Amino acid sequence: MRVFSGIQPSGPAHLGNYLGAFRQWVDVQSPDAFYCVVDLHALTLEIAPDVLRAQTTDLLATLMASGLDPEICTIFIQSQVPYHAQLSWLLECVATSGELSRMTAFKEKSQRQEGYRVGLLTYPVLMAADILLYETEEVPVGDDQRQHLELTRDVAEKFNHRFGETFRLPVGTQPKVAARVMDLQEPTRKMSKSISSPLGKLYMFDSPADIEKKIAKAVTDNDGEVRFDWIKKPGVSNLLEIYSSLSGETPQQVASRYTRYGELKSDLAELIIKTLAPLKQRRDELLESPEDLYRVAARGADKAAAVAGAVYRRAATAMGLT
Ligand code: ATP
Ligand code: LTN
Repeated sequence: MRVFSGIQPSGPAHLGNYLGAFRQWVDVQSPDAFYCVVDLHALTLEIAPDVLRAQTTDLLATLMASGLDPEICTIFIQSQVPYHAQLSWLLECVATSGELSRMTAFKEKSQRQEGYRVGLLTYPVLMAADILLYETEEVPVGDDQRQHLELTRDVAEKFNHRFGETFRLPVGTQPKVAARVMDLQEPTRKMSKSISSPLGKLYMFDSPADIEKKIAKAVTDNDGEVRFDWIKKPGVSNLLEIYSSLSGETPQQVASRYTRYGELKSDLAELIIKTLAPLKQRRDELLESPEDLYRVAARGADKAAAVAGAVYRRAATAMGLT
């Protein structure tokens, strides 16, 4: 099964990235799986060049510390494989501005930037290129990416219809629990690297004291009942869902053990700290020799380019390029 997924180096990874994405990635890793740090996508945000580079390195280490093994799957950096940007241009000449301006992520992010830059609008086309270049069958992602996956399929279908069968149509897969970890301060919106407030997002490598503080301060409600109900109790339900994804129980089973928010919160903080501590240690070790990480990425880029190059040429030829 050909698998592709990506993460933006827009900041250190948070719990939503780990539970919604990385754990699935590890579960389905194989020689047919490609995982990419999508640095070209992160250019749509305002990030200083040295910060972008440092975050890219950090994410390589985070992915490997989370369990991705470069001996089993391919891990690489998007900008080191030029076909992503090249195919993106071809697809920009297929997708319409109507399709792109309907994207929820675009609407949210463009409101935050006055005079937003064009890359924010065309972002999903680059994502479509990422996926289609690898003849991807499955894209393990969090729930927030469903709409982008639909667009990828639409663009691929339109291309195939107009220029002949070129791309395979991918499907997105979400984890059964924690596909959408919510912001701890605003539990009706997703936890996000670039949008959530400092207390709203829990980084994978926050200190134990910060994890305790952020969970203790997580917004709940006033009725004092520990019950799983996304409509009436989004804050508590988010905590229960995070707990259940770490312990393997159902959220209802977890809820049945607690009568007080405080106890649920302190047990949850402990569980998060215990789960992430060994990953933090491994990530710190990996960051001690960045040259090794760059070697992994360079080898990954070579393997990726061999696959992506053939698909790019097929698409370019189909469109009439010489
Ligand atoms: P940004 O805020 O910069 O858009 P992000 O936090 O949304 O960043 P991405 O790099 O865009 O994270 O996403 C990497 C992966 O993590 C994607 O598969 C995405 O679906 C998943 N993911 C992101 N946020 C969450 C979340 N809150 N819950 C579950 N999965 C998530
Ligand atoms: N758009 C995604 C990141 C991303 C991606 C991809 C995910 C870029 N290219 C290809 C899966 C496959 C996001 O914002 N989370």
